[in-house]
Amino acid sequence: MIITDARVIVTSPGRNFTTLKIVTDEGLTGVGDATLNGRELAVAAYLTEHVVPLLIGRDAGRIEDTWQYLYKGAYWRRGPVTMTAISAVDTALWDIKGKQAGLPVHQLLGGRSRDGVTVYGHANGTDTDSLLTEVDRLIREGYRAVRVQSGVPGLEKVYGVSDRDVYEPADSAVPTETVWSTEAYLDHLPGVVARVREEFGPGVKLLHDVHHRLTPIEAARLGKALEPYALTWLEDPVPAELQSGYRIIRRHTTTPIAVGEVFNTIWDCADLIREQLIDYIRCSVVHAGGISHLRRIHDLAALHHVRTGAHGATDMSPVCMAASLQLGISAPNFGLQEHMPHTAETDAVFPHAYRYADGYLHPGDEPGLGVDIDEDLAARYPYKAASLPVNRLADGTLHSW
Ligand code: GCO
Ligand code: MG
Repeated sequence: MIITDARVIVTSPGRNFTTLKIVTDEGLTGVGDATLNGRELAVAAYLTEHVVPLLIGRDAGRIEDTWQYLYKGAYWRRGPVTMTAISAVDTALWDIKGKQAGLPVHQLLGGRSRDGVTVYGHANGTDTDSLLTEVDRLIREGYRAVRVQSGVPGLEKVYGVSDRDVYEPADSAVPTETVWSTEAYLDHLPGVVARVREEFGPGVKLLHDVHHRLTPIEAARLGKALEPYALTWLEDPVPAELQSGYRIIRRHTTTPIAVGEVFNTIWDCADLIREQLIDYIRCSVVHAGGISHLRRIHDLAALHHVRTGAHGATDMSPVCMAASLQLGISAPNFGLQEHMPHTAETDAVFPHAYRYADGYLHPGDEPGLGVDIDEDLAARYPYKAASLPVNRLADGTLHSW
């Protein structure tokens, strides 16, 4: 089966998404998510200028060879733009492979390892009472795992917290600027998590995302303070470029650690996994090399007691979610899948077979990934520049957001 066309579709049904659609001479098509939040057009250009011309005329069945060709063939390795483009191609080719076989992709990955993919929902509140209301709502909706994010007294806006129904941080073309205080955050958060645990008891898995804002010793202090409340994970405690920081955290606390949403390849996490410095690896299909490469990361993790914790924020399209669920239902070391429901507009542009029920997502049994893009509908939502915010300290120093 030969690739005859590959289209890059940028659409904004509530937020921006970049999608690759590959077409073959036998009429089968496949889709891959190519969304890199705030940098959507960079990936679109990489695909259009450098990847699509290489795809035309290739054998659609050669998924692994195409991955190696795009990765090694570029000479310039890794990086979020390149790897998001490669991920999109890989994902679309798995979709085609599944359709050709008449099987959902998870059947090609070894079949189901479980009945459903356990998801965690997002509860956030500008204050603790509104957070408790949100946790309660999610538990009533069936969620067994809940990520808790809270406002911090004295700070106007913090990551993960919004008073609107849909949380959307990429809110302006020029990044919004917010003020951050590590001291205020470290002082406030343990009390918030304590209240949530007191209110809802030991049955619910609780998670928290630090979003790369601490130093290792600050993260160690937070991890220790949170130990009595038995978090399932503390996410992205420090920026992960300097990975020896994780050794410092590990030395001080038994709070489990999750990391990986900004990683692009196995090389970004190989040491963290091999040294058992983390408990959950949170790479996504769209940013970590597609199904082929993420499966390698998961397999390495499985050898080292590390479970998966798939990144699934709304800035990854339903195409990414569908692919993630194919992996999640089949990986032996699956841990949790993040679930932030998309808006109705987004769901309409990307019709999909997966569905939520009682704390689980189910990938469905359609051949391929079980997701598509409605190109006519997509064309009605033109791209709108939107960037993620930045943080500054009170004195104006730029800090990780
Ligand atoms: C998460 C993430 C997201 C990121 C977003 C950036 O855990 O879901 O931290 O909220 O901020 O994906 O584009
Ligand atoms: Mg995160």
